[in-house]
Amino acid sequence: LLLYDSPVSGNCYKVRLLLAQLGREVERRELSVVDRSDRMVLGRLNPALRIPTMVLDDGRPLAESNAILWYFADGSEYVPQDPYERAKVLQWMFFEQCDHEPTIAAVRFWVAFAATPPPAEVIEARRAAGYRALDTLERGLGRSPFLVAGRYTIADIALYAYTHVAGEGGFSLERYPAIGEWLARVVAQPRHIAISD
Ligand SMILES: N[C@@H](CCC(=O)N[C@@H](CS)C(=O)NCC(=O)O)C(=O)O
Repeated sequence: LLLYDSPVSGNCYKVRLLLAQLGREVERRELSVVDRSDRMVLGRLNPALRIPTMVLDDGRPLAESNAILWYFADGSEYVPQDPYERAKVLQWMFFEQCDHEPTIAAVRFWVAFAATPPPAEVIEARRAAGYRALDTLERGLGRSPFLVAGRYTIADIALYAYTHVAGEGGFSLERYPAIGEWLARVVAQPRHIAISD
C-alpha cells in the first residue's frame, strides 16, 4: 500500500490510524498541504489532486479519506454488519465532510498553516460554523460512549481526526464534556497512534 500523505493532515491521519489498528503496513509519500507545486504527481490517481490518495497493492488508486476508511474497514470490527448501523456510520461520515471538516479543519489550516489566510471576519464566521458542528457532535454523543452502536467504528475515526486538533484552530472544547470524554475513549483504543506518529 502506498499513501500520498501529510503528517499534519487530519484526513490523512484518519487513514493512518485505521491502518495501524488493522495492523496494515503502508508506505507514506509526503506532499505539502501549503505548496501545491508537487500535486501533479497525483494526476492519474486522483482527479481532485488531493491527499490522502491511496494506491492499492494492485495499483488501483482510491481517494477521499472516508471512502478509504470504508474500503479498508468494511468486514472488520470497525464497520457494523447491521444495515441500519452501517447507515448510521455513513450519516456521521457525511456530516463530517459537510459540516465538520470544512469548518474545523479549514479554520485550523488558516490559523496554523496557511501562507495567506483570509481576512479575520471570514475566519470568525467559519469558526462560528465550526462551533455549530461541535454542538451537533456533543448532542450526538449524548450519553453513548461512541457515535454508533455503542462501540468504536470508523465514524469515530472520521470525527476524531479534526476534533482532537481543533484547539490548533482556536476552538475551545471546554464546554463539550461528552466530546472530551469521547476523545479520551478513542485514544484508549488498542493500537491507537497519534497524528504525529
Ligand atoms: N474530502 C477530501 C479532502 C481532502 C483534502 O482537503 N486534502 C487536503 C489536505 S487535508 C489537500 O490535499 N489540500 C491541498 C489541496 O487541496 O490542494 C478527503 O476527505 O480526503
